[in-house]
Amino acid sequence: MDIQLWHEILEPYELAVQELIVKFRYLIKEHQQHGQYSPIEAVTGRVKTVSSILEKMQRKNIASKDLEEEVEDIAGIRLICQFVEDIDKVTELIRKRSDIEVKSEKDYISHMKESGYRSYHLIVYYMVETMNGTKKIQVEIQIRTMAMDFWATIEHSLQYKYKSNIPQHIRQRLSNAADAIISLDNEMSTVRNEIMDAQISSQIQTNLVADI
Ligand code: 0O2
Repeated sequence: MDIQLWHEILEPYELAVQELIVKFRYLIKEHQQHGQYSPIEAVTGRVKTVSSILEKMQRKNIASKDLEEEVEDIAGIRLICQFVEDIDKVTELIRKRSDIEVKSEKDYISHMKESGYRSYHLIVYYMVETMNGTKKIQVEIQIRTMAMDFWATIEHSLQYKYKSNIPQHIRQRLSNAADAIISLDNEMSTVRNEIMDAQISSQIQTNLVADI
């Protein structure tokens, strides 16, 4: 496939990512404006690089004609939460939306990956409007806590550095760190109500000052 063709394939995915980032960030803003705690803390998104798509197609033996059906994470959205409890709330918010249709879910929180990776994944369908009409796009939404994100980011860069062959002694350290992340998330959950109250109060103060 030449560059122009890749560009045409990936453009609607870029649109889907940009639209969903705006929509999820708007959700955060709405919560704040109503003096409510937002279960989403931060939103990021990306379109998979061509080399990463090609690597996945090769690894999973995916034919070019099946690319858009079988590579489900060409478009990716990441929703970062403060607490583990927020993840269920965010998942519920997504399931209720009329502009998103859930195709499948993977719970790597109850079932941590062997690497120590934890996150909640949803594959969803999302419609975009292009000059050629409506297109149904698959998007992978990853939902995780800030602590899970910290671990995954570090581990991902080590995978990159070691070309997915992380030495055993480092893997062991990462596994220990993954256990520490579970403890940290559990510990933070015990003070969740206190923190939520504090954040709502400070948000109300901010809104009041903005109204003056
Ligand atoms: P990117 O864009 O660099 O994040 P796959 O893992 O791709 O063979 P599958 O079934 O398509 O298989 O996807 P899966 O495992 O549900 O989710 C894949 C994505 O989840 C990965 O994307 C990562 O973002 C994340 N992920 C899954 N396992 C791990 C892990 O052990 N460590 C880290 N850091 N992230 C993980 P990609 O493909 O790596 O691409």
